[in-house]
Amino acid sequence: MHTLHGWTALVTGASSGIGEACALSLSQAGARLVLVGRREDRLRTLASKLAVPAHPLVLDVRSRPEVEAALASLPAEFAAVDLLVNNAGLALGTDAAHEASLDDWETMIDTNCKGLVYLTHALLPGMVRRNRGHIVNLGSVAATYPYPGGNIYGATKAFLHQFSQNLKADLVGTRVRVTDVQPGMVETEFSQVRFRGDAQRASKLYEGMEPLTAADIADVVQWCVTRPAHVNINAVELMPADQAFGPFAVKRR
Ligand code: NDP
Ligand code: 8X3
Repeated sequence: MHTLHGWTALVTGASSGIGEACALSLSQAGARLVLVGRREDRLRTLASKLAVPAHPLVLDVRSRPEVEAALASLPAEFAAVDLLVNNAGLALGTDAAHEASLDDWETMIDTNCKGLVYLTHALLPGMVRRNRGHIVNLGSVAATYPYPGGNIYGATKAFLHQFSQNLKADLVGTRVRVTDVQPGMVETEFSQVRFRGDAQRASKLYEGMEPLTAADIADVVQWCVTRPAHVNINAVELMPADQAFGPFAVKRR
């Protein structure tokens, strides 16, 4: 196991849910933190709670110029990012493909795929140059198991998975590692965002079952990044004990 003392971690989507939990646990392992998101107040509150140096960085991951400018503005103490947690992401709606909004599809692609690409492209060369780094991408079981209404969301997470594997292929022989963490149901603000603020519909999804928590996922991320430097965890898939796979759908007439 290696510690994160002396490491700088940048977590996207640190203003809520899994990202916030990751920031907390990585700070407890000794990493200094760059906290990325759009809601500055939340990032500042989190930064003030951490017992390590923490730098809130307000940006929209969908905007390439914003990502580039914000990263270029990082104070020297935070500029050499060793650990990138590409966590910012969202699902919008569960409409069938033929009824879904193209704007929603574009938002998911821009956030979950292009945002991840912008951050990775900006930070990976430094990791390779320093021969030290780890990229953890927040994938999903939706990348592997199709479900009705999962259309573009699942496709963005499949993109994330293949991108992670291909990064690994390019990074072979370096001390830069890549991991795709693929959770099932985690109770965060995810479903409130998906159902556009309908808190009742969101909480109904978790009714009568025990979902994963953001802390459960942070625990997995922490485990992946603290393995000895020669060990690369390629992917981890996890679900609540109360969740499993559906049967094939068959339409009978
Ligand atoms: P939350 O909605 O609680 O958190 C999402 C985070 O992403 C927020 O901090 C939000 O910050 C940030 N974010 C969203 N859009 C942008 C943007 N354009 N620019 C910058 N930041 C953005 O959801 P989770 O914590 O559950 O989700 C985190 C990741 O985990 C996502 O990638 C999601 O797909 C994945 N995941 C979630 C599962 C679940 O069941 N909850 C299961 C499997 C994977 P802000 O709004 O302040 O910008
Ligand atoms: C989120 C999990 O099952 O809602 O990635 O798609 S699911």
